[in-house]
Amino acid sequence: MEIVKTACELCAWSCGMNVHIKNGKIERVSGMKEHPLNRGRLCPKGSISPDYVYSRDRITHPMVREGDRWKKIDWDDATDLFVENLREIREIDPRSFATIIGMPILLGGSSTVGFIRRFMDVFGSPNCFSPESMCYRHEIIGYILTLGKFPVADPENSNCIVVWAHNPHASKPPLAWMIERARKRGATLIVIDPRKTRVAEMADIHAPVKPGSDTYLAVGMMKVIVEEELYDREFVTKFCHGFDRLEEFVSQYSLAEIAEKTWIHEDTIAEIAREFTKTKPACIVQGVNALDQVPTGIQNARSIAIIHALTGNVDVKGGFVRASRVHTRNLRLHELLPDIPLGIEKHPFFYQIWQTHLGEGQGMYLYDAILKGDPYQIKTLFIAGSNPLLTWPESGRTAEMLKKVDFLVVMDMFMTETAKHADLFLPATTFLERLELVDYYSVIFGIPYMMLRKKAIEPIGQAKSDVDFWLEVARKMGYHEQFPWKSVEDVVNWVLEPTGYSVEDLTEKNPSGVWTGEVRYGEYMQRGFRTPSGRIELYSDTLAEMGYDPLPVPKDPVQEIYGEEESREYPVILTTGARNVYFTHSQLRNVEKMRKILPEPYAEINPETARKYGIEDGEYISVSTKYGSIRIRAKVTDGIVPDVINIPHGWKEANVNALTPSRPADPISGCPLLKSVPARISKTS
Ligand SMILES: Nc1nc2c(c(=O)[nH]1)N[C@H]1C(S)=C(S)[C@@H](COP(=O)(O)OP(=O)(O)OC[C@H]3O[C@@H](n4cnc5c(=O)[nH]c(N)nc54)[C@H](O)[C@@H]3O)O[C@H]1N2
Ligand SMILES: Nc1nc2c(c(=O)[nH]1)N[C@H]1C(S)=C(S)[C@@H](COP(=O)(O)OP(=O)(O)OC[C@H]3O[C@@H](n4cnc5c(=O)[nH]c(N)nc54)[C@H](O)[C@@H]3O)O[C@H]1N2
Ligand code: SF4
Ligand SMILES: [Mo]
Repeated sequence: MEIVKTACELCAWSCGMNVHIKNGKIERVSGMKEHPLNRGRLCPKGSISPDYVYSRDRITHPMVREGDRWKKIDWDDATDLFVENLREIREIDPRSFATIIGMPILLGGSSTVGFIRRFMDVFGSPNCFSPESMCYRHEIIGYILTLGKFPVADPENSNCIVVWAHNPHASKPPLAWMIERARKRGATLIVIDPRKTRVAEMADIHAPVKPGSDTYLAVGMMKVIVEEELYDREFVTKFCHGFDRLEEFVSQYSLAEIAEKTWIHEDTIAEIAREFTKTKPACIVQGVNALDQVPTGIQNARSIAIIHALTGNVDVKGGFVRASRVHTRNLRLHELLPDIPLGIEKHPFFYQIWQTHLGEGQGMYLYDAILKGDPYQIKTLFIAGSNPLLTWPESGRTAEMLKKVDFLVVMDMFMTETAKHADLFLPATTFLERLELVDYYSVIFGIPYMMLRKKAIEPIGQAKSDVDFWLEVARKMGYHEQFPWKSVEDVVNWVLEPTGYSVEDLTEKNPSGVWTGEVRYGEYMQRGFRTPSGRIELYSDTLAEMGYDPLPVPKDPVQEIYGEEESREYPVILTTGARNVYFTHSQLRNVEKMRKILPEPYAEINPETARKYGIEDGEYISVSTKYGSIRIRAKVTDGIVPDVINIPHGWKEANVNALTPSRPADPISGCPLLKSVPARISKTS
């Protein structure tokens, strides 16, 4: 039995995994004990990796559409078809080629994402998109605008942890394990979530907030911290900009008004603020998308950064920390681009904030570009590692977009709902059949570590890794100068060079990975903050100059976007996409072991709401919004606040994105509204 040490890729965290192989076949997988993130554990998804790799549903040969049917072709012909199309549209306007890459490709690390986007740079199209249009990126932007950098919370070393809009037992098991360890040593735990999650059940205080009202709650906390003089005066005086204006701003809100907006009692708001200031070090762990997908997404992230700043919890162990980055070589060649991507004229920070380049467009603008040619026509769309028909908002419009585009190429392992619309299907390898670099542990967890994700087995059938495919496309396009590499290994070695490591080192000598630096505390004392004022920007002059709110002004999402009348017509608040530990977005539904545990999706509603609409537990209900309607089974539970309904995403049987709007909601980032959509419910058969 051979053991290959690799990193899981079945959700966003890349836990260390041992792959047990016999005669070239995976027998089982186990958690890697020496990995600093998961320390020997795997969640249920990681554990079923062999079932996923050897799934009977996998498609392992390229196929081209002929009318209503698929025809198998070989790789050479498939690549030629694509290259011919690219050559043709390049002559007219290279910007008319767009790519959507999904989470699995983002998780391929800089050598995978960077490689595909380098191709785009050389081709001359800025139109790179990903689910970051509605995920995480907004937290990054909000923190950078406030602190000049992107730090992460450090619950492992904290004495007071606030988990805000996050259910780590479902979505980030390694974080749940960290919090459990912190609880054992006596750390205070506060959870802000409209649902009674497992972490909420463990908490000292659970604030079941009204969805979408988090900015109000944050302003309430700031008010208590400022007006009761609980803030760290010395830190604020020396290192923060705009305290006076923040003080004036919070005085405009009363706690009574905030309590009404958030459904959280005034005393609880004050108690959370006092606990957070009293206990040091303290940190807030922000959920990975729930606070983003509202009109105040950037302001939510700014609020969380501001609360850390007011309490002096920045750059301290157990507060907000920053680990040194892995110094790999950047594959991007942005400077070659003739234009900015779609959506960036309206949302410039989505592309770049000061010296930080985020490198992609706001995907919500792809709809108008494809459907209306506004501001110009996108003709060819390449989708890899993503299933937008189920994961992007307003599925009716997404379907129209996929049908309308002239040439749609999808690279995946399975015939997804999205792939069904493709003109060309390309079979991808799973993460256990290819090589890539996992170089983002420091950015996500503050763990300065990197390792290789290794090719544990040979590709199944004719499946190819994404980078292998793009290497061939670059060769056929004649881009020899910018793509001198012969193999994926060459690419990874080039990216790794400044680190002093090579693929061979990280395979032979350090298969479990290597430490790449340290967590730096108190760095600002020497260098200040990398904002225009050199201080933490409680008040943001940059936002003011651009015409945005310079302070985190709270807004009710429903009132803000839909107004009074519609809120009456659709009286229930729909929140979507809360994770469960068995599935990743639309993936793994075809793994029998998972399907047995959770055979179908359900909508969570409170018993009081159920009574109001005459709905019994287990009955089917119809849920409608302005955008569409779905039928789904009701789960009546007091684990959710009244007048709110929670529906998971990624199920073709009841696609919640048929109900969500694709129009940009956050004025700064363009993120759509997925967490507080006005809805109507009724019993159905
Ligand atoms: N198993 C699994 N793990 C995953 C994923 C997956 O699909 N499956 N996806 C990965 C990805 S890409 C991401 S982005 C992350 C997502 O991770 P998160 O964004 O952290 O998602 P959840 O952990 O489900 O937590 C969201 C919580 O927010 C609550 N919530 C909903 N609306 C609101 C609101 O308006 N305010 C507040 N305060 N709370 C609200 C929900 O009740 C839910 O408990 O998970 C990652 N991990
Ligand atoms: N309503 C609502 N919608 C949401 C969310 C929500 O909370 N609510 N969450 C949003 C968030 S945060 C995110 S990140 C997105 C995620 O959106 P997507 O990234 O579109 O999510 P997945 O369904 O995981 O799609 C991944 C696809 O990649 C394929 N795949 C896996 N590995 C590889 C590979 O190596 N190469 C290739 N070519 N393909 C591969 C899988 O088979 C699968 O079809 O969903 C978003 N959608
Ligand atoms: S939490 Fe589970 S699915 Fe995610 S990387 Fe770890 S083992 Fe894999
Ligand atoms: Mo995400």
